[in-house]
Amino acid sequence: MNISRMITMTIILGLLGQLCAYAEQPLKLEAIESNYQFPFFDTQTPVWSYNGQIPGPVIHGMEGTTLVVDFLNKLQEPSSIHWHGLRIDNAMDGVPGVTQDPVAPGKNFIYRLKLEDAGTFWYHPHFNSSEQLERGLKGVFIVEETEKQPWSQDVVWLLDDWFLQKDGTIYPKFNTGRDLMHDGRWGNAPTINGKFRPEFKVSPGERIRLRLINGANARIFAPHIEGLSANVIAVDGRPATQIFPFSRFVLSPGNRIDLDLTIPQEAGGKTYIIEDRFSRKAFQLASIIVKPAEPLNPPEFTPPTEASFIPAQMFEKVKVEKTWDLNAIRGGKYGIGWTINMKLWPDADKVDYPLGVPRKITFKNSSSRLHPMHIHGVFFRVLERNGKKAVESFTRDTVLVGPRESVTIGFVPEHPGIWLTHCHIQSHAEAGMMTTIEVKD
Ligand SMILES: [Cu+2]
Repeated sequence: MNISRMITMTIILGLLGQLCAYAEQPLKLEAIESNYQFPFFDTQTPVWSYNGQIPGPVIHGMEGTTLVVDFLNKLQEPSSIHWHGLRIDNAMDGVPGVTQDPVAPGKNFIYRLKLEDAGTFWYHPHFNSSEQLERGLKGVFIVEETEKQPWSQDVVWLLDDWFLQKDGTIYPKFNTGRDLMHDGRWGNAPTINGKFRPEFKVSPGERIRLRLINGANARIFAPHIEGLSANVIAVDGRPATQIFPFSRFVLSPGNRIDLDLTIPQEAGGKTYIIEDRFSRKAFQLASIIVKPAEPLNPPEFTPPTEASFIPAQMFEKVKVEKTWDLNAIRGGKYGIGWTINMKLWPDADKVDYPLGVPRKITFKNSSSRLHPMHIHGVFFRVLERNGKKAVESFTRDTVLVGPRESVTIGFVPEHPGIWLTHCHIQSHAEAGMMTTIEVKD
């Protein structure tokens, strides 16, 4: 083999290593300063990205296998990667100060991810998260089912929200008083997969799995597809207990839904608008453009459901073990602190639970702000809202607790370790709204 062929082979093998889902060599992820071209400016915007991509590469893994990720931190500050929603070894959860040391600039960390659950997940840093996520560090993580279904297309939409200045740079102040007094940092440029109002082309009759992920720093979305009906088949990475029609579904930071969407056979030439309806003023997120083509026959199959996964009946005799009151105080490192039972992280009201015993926790929001509460390493079921039965037909890893609302959840601690529990509005978390659930064997 001559030198140039060898170089070509090396490059091809390198690319395969990055892209191939099931490669044995580690997948390489680098956090690095790079540039990104938004359509609004003549100049490129300095961002922080994984592998130079906005958003980071979509990682594909196979259910039941172990995926190794070699994370190299090329930023000028420490970082880490958290694998949102994945039930993995606690040591791989990516939380500096809890499950690992921060990964220093120039250093790497090998994550070994045993992929227990198939579904839609995502990854992002868990260090200086308010800034690191906002500057672009995030990506989608898909764990493929061993039993494939004949979707016409499997589509990933990572919803994001940037706060950009007129000169094309990212607004450089984080955890500001304004962010902390409100629902965190809401931007002025919503994107899907880094694109502003992307046009998505389909053929009439296609049956599409549309995975929606809210990767924003703080913005909450309620996506609406005008004129098309769809079913929700999975929430937060797990198949639903029962498939249900997609109407208003609030996607707070961290949440995912998988939609089953069939483009009508007679829709050739039509355009459907997807808009956000969470905010008082609706705005366009994307459009679906149906090609004026011969209609296909939609594939027929029934997506899987999970009726027996942590059913509500499991918690009928369980008393609420812990109530976590969510509120703000004066103080903390930003002047306003967000507390759980009046405590600021790391001086938190932590709990420890034995393995395998069903538990109930109530999040009681005493504030007038929004708190999407996320528990690492476990799925839970919403059982009650404001003391009234409100069992959801799916499980979650993140639940939005509205102003003055209380939400009671049930879960079974199944993986030993110290699991972070926090508000997914990044500046609320940074300002103290974090605690842990320690699961002891
Ligand atoms: Cu919050």
